[in-house]
Amino acid sequence: MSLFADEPPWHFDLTPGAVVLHRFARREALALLETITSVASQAPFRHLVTPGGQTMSVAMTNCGKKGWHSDGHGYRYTSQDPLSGKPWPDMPGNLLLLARLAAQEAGYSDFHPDACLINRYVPGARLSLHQDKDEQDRAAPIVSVSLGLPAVFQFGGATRQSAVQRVLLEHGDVVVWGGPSRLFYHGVLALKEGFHPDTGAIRYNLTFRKTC
Ligand code: MD3
Ligand code: FE
Repeated sequence: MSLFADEPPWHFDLTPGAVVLHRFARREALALLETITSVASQAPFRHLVTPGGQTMSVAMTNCGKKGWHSDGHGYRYTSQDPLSGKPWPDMPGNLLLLARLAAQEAGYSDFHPDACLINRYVPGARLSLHQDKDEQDRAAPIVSVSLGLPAVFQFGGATRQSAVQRVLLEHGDVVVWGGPSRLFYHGVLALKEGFHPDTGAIRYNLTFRKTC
């Protein structure tokens, strides 16, 4: 917990169960980016195809015991990278520690993520409104870390018809989604052109999940 209201992390309640930890990962950001490069050297970023046959504009990879995959057969978590047949790269200690500290800061003192999905956005890339419901443990939160270019994140409610709110997620911002917000619809608007000193024209998002 921070002792002073004018130093990070600043907590911001988005909706019941969802907390923004503004710039929580700011100091670790460069190390996190190096870690992403290392993971991607073992399990390259790829544009997955949805069961409906659409190639996603966001490129993805994973680390941890499980990784998220999508193809013509559907969405699922796998223990191996289907591209290589090898296990997903281990979840590096600095990533796991950050996720656990963020969860703790938001009130989840015992978060044990087994998957980290890494999304890479270039200008124009977007993620349409969806729910994250491929994880069995719905009591565990999802911890999301944004790096590089800012993006407009949108989230609604429990149904696709719910009104959506928008929030700008910037370099180092962490969001913990749990409780009533865990199954809310959410997405990311098309990334705007821009330049970030640490990533160039790229945004990364890490999501830590407990899948089983
Ligand atoms: C709200 N990624 O990978 S993470 C995803 O910025 C995903 O790349 C986004 O949505 C991104 O599935 C946003 C924020 C997030 C993650 C899980 C949620 C928001 C959520 C679960 C419930 C409600
Ligand atoms: Fe999601």
